[in-house]
Amino acid sequence: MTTSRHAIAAIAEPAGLPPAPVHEYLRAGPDDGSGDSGRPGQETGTATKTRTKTKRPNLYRVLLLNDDYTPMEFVVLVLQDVFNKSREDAMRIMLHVHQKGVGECGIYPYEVAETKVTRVMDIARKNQHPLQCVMEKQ
Ligand code: TYC
Repeated sequence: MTTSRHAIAAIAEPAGLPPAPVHEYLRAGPDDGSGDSGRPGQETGTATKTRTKTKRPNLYRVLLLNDDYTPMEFVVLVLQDVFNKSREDAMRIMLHVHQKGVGECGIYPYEVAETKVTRVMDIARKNQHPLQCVMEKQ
């Protein structure tokens, strides 16, 4: 004897609901008699599906801007102190900013980037230099 799909749907569906797409039944596996139809939102038990979704942190580039007044040596010291750069890397970044107008000091999660920008702006202000530091979403 053969059974049509419509006959199965008429038995299995909760009253008033249209038949579920076939793939929802396939995902649910065989009927275990629990009364759970396997359809999302129609369970009688507790849903315990665990999703392992790894989110990468939102990263921000911290940039130094050039100006005509901040001494080169001051910028190098800031790069060493705030961004933990070697003397050589600090010199390279400072010269890049001096020549191109803007340069990257590092890429960090939001709160780390924010703290570094604040530190640079505080040191610059205390020393009366117009040095500007900004962050932008990567
Ligand atoms: N242009 C500055 C000078 O000639 C040096 C400088 C470099 C300033 C980098 C800011 O982010 C900066 N003294």
